[in-house]
Amino acid sequence: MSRSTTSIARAPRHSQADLFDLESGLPEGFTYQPEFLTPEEEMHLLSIVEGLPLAEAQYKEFTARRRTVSYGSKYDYSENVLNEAPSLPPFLMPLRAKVAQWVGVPPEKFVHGLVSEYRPGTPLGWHRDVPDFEVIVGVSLGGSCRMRLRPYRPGERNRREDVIALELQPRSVYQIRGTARWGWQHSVAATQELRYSITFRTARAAHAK
Ligand SMILES: O=C(O)CCC(=O)C(=O)O
Repeated sequence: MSRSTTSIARAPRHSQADLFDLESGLPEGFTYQPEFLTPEEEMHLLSIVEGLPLAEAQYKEFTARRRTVSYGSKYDYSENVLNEAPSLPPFLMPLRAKVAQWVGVPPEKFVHGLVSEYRPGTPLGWHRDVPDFEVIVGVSLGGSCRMRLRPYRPGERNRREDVIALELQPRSVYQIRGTARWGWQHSVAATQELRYSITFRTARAAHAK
């Protein structure tokens, strides 16, 4: 498959057509763009993120395989609170400006940054991001992964046929907002290769400082 190809593994049922962007087949509010970064930008970012003090993420009593470092704020899953974290470092600023322009949001609104490392075999389970944040933008570096999306229906059984899978290529970007942000969950299937992601988040209005 070409690196610039968007691959959607399973088309959604159309009983929920109002939830979807009919052109892309993705949930309304989810957009994806391959080749968002140049290979030079990717290499530069990789040379920095590989040296960051990444640590296994902690979700209550569960220690994830994914290693992360948070900037601006860090969510404590044991206490369910958003704590302060070191400010976004200078190396993230050009990327923040680029993603902000892509989504049409002022750069300073992206108050949170998360760098994640997925060694081969690292999954990220089904979740919606914590409600303290609103717009989510993610950039992929170094390797691809399969992101999956499914409708968020608390209390209902999840149906396999409702899952949409999307191959995220290195140097690509995705955005999650609106229906995709609040009406869907996402996850990452266990990675086949080393991948890094940089995720930026805006504060949700009710939680804005
Ligand atoms: O690595 C990614 O792009 C997914 C990140 C994500 O879903 C999260 O940090 O909650």
